[in-house]
Amino acid sequence: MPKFDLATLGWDADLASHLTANLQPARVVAGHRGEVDVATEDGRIRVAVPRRFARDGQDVAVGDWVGLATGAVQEVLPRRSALIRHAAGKATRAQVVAANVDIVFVVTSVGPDLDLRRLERYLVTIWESGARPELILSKIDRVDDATAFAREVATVAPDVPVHTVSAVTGEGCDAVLARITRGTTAVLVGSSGVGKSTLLNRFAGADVMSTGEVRLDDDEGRHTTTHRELILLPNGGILIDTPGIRELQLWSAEEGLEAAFSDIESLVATCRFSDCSHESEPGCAVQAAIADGTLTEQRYASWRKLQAELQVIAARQDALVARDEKRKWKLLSADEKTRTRNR
Ligand SMILES: Nc1nc2c(ncn2[C@@H]2O[C@H](COP(=O)(O)OP(=O)(O)OP(=O)(O)O)[C@@H](O)[C@H]2O)c(=O)[nH]1
Ligand SMILES: [Zn+2]
Repeated sequence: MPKFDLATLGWDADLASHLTANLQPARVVAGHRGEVDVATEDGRIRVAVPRRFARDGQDVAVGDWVGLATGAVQEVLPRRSALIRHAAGKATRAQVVAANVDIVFVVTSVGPDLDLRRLERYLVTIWESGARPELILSKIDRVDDATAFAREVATVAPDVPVHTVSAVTGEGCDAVLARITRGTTAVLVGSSGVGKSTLLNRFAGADVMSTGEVRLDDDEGRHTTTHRELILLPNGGILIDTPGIRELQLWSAEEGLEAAFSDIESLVATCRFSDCSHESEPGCAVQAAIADGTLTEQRYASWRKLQAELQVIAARQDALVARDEKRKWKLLSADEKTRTRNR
């Protein structure tokens, strides 16, 4: 009998069908330099990540399902979703900060610094990741009427559930927790100070969390001192909280942009001219919506700005790909030379 049932962390038949025979399945629960902590059927262990993964540009991220052998990761199973940020200090390169996330909660606190434009950026990135975004308006104990704020954010978040919570009074917290059902993986993102840690602690419940830790501990039941980045909640839900995850950035996200601005996209579809620039053409549905107040100038400008940024990112990526191709070609031709010489 296995000590730990991986189904608890979301292991299923579909994942199993992708695992190479004879490899041991595991889920990454924390990352280190050149190593990862994983949950296996035998408990929690630390394994090596061979250098070839970095060489191939293959990240092994918290939340990933992997196949193990001889104390090392051998393969990363196909991901349902991947949250990405720019690797620190590097040229334009994506780094996966969390994998196989089902729901990303964007936390923002009610009050004067509620930033709709920042929310839009988050939503673009999340839609693109393959995860589902949901919004949490936090600290509602500080205002008289949170519903006005909820209505306001709803205007920039089509098809996105909006929750209102106070981690102090507990209001609304159960409704959010109920979204993180058994086996569902969620993360909390948002600016510093909006209350993510407070919510996380509330969801995890200090004493019950330690029970969860024992279940994932190593053979001797030792307490590991490392910071846990994938947390099993008492209700069976899973929360990922990695250091990098809080700084989500916009990264090549055309589909994400369309999803996050589905209201504008459906307007665009009804412009009279298919190549409408939405500036001054007759029959422009976007300008009409701005004129009658259903679309704000700010949201329209935000859409434009994000589009432009994505174009810049795409161009930079193209340049990088071209450079890598050239390098590969150089290597190839060097090979050719050796071969010719040895002939
Ligand atoms: N009034 C009120 N204050 C809250 C609430 N939730 C959190 N706070 C306070 O807001 C401050 C920041 O909360 P944190 O949970 O540390 O915020 P965070 O988002 O985790 O911040 P980082 O760790 O910097 O990313 C703390 O002083 C909390 O006590 C709330 O619902 N209502
Ligand atoms: Zn138009």
